[in-house]
Amino acid sequence: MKCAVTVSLVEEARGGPFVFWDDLAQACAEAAELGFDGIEIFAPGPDAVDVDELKKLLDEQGLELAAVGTGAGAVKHGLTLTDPRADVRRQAIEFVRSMIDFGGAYGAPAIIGSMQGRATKELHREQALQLLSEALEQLGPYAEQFGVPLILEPLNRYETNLINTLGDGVALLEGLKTRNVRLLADLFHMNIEEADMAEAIRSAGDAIGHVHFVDSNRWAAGFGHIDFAPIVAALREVRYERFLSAEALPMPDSHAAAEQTMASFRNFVGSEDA
Ligand code: LER
Ligand code: MN
Repeated sequence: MKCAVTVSLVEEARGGPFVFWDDLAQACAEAAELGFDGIEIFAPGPDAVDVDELKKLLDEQGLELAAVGTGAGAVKHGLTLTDPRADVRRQAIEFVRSMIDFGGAYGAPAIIGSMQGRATKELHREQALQLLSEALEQLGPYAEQFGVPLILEPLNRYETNLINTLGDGVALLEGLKTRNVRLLADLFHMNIEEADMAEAIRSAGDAIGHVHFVDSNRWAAGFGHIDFAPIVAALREVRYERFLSAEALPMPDSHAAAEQTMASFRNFVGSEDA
């Protein structure tokens, strides 16, 4: 397993759970210095970062791009993949496609979290899930050209009423024709929604394609009360080999959150993986 840290460049997401903010070069330098393998970028759109500049930063610091978030489509542009309006859904799909292009160029998958939207009185859960499935059927195969999966993130009940658990996600994926969508195990959301986090990971198995490594209070791993040992054991059992990515609040500050994440990664995952 590898360790990554999040960087947000989205003004509208201020206050959100991202370790580093605004300055990509500084974030890459600190991440490399602390021993991270990669960074995960939350960007306002596909053009927010100059392709050559990002490549240079990653190469210089020996970092990989772990994943790219698509949530700016929702928080900045008001788009979701389950909007009742067909033209808004089309724009949402276009936005995610452009973020798949952006990440794909670096071999990084795009994440659909808040872009899944939510069911309403007007749009029942079954209908919303149908719309979400239709979007995934288009976007999953689209990501294949880059050799990356598309990542769907279950979120806790206060953020969506569609996909809350890994089990919900597995059920949705089983109904799809595309086999190129995987799930994101965000430990903060799982701590709220799963009865047994380790068991949920074992039962989702190879459907897991990305992990948000964070504690119960959205602070860095080790600053809350999640018991990480059985979770890491379950990830090993299902042979998860990709990133544990710190999607945590910059508390008490960005540097301390990043440092604590690395300390927990070394403690629970150990140096043979690091
Ligand atoms: C938000 O809670 C979150 O976990 C993000 O990864 C999804 O947009
Ligand atoms: Mn997350």
